Amino acid sequence: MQALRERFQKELSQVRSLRELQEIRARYLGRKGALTEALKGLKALPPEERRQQGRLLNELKASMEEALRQRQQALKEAELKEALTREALDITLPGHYGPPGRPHPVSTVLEEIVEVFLSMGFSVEEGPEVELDYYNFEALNIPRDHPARDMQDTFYVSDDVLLRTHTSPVQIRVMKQQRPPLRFIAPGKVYRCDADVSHTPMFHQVEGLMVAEDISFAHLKGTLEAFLHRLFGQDVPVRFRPSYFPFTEPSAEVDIGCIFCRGSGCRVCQGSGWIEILGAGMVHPRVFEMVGYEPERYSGFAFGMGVERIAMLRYQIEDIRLFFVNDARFLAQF
Ligand code: 2NL
Repeated sequence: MQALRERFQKELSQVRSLRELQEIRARYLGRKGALTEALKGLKALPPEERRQQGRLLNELKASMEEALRQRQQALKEAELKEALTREALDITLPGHYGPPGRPHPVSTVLEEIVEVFLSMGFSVEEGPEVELDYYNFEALNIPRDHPARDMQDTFYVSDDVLLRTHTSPVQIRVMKQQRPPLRFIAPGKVYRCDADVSHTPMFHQVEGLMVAEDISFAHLKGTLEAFLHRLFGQDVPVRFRPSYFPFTEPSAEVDIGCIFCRGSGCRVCQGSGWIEILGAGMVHPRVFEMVGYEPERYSGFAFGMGVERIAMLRYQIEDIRLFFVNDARFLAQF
């Protein structure tokens, strides 16, 4: 027993880690441990001796457990202290400050447009950028031989799947899901195979739609005039010119008086005094038929605009590609 005690104390004094401590615990007090075996051996002794040896062995066991407990606590404290030293952070060091981020001018203009329409009671709808040819063209009364459907202008994924070239398919989807009256805008990314100072393969559009009984061209004019006055100022002149889109009849293009020369003619408005901002029109009866609305009962107006184009005018940016370079010096100006 004395030898056992001394061997235990010697080994315990050499322990360096909690793992080694567990090993010692197992060697003496585990199921096959030295002390456990000794306790089992008591059975072989006569009763008187068994009682005496048993008491001493149990005292030894208790003292081992206490010694292990103390050592364990000391090791834990040492390990914690070591970890605190090793992982110490100097929280008084000054931080690293990068240049702050800014809203992208396209985001700012898009948010302003959305805000104006929300205030006029329009809601916001979204849809997929990878679309079916059917929703992007067919349902919008764009004929098979229309130049917009050319491989040269549209990114086709397969025969009948493409990257949407406008957000109109969102309106088709919503009309197929809901009955009139409805009014909402569809903002988002659109894709066209085109690249120069005023075209990028991806750009942003906001289209809008209002459908109910007895919606007239006067509603279209009033709504878009109010929108343009909110966006460019109450005193900016607005004019409607006849135009053509396959999905509206009649169709119009909407200009504002040039915000740079105030109408006298300059480089931006190419001497005309006017800048084109919107395309619009009364929804073509064929489009209503495609979504299951009765064209005799319902009428509506629709419109569309390019967000980058408006941001270029607003911030006098000459090259649309500057929006997508992500040059911090460019973005820091807005
Ligand atoms: C433009 C012209 C326009 C529409 C978009 C539309 C959508 C449906 C039905 C009818 Cl579902 N029309 N959208 C109508 C007229 C013009 O956009 O210049 N966009 C940049």
